[in-house]
Amino acid sequence: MTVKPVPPEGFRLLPGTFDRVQQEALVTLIRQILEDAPLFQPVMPRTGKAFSVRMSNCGPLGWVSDINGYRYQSTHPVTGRPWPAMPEMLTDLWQTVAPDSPPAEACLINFYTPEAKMGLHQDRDEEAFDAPVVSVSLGDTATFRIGGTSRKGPTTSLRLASGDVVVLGGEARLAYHGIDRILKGSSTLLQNGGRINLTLRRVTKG
Ligand code: MD3
Ligand code: FE
Repeated sequence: MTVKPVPPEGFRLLPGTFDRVQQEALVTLIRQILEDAPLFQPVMPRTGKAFSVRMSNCGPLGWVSDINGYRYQSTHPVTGRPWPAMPEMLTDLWQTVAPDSPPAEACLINFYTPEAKMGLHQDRDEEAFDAPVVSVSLGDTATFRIGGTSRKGPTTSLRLASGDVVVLGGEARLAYHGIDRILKGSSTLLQNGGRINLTLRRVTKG
């Protein structure tokens, strides 16, 4: 007998963590951050192929990808300025869902147009994997896929809606995952549609 695949141990979906008013406040804060640290177009290391997702960051460190590789750095790759501070709403969220971890150092801001997607990958550019990754979804619903710690093997799909938080700890921290599709027009939060995902991470060893 077979069972339908289940998410790995350590995967926690917290639906509706942020209500509509809080989501609007978060969008306002993100727009302010993007005025100082505009979205940039990352490219794949080696091939230089552009991501369909545009990105920025806040917090002491930010994740970037260019022809030379993936890495964390303290400055914006285009402006050269330090990343803006992480808003208190996000440091509070981290405190609540990861109370035993040292503070988050990076908040990656991913912006998806309705056509954008993110291929199956692992997040392993951090120095330690003890702390969870914490994700906040805003705007259009996404179809999210998560498997195990090996690239092959079964995956589970689920929808991430605006206001949902996902905590990836334990075995899930190194699980393969990606975004298959954005459900265009599924949310009225963002004036021009699309989706914003925020991922909070500890990068250095606590
Ligand atoms: C599972 N972001 O930024 S968020 C990423 O919606 C990334 O933008 C996706 O994958 C997005 O790296 C997915 C949910 C998520 C984030 C980090 C994870 C799932 C994860 C790390 C490990 C396992
Ligand atoms: Fe990821």
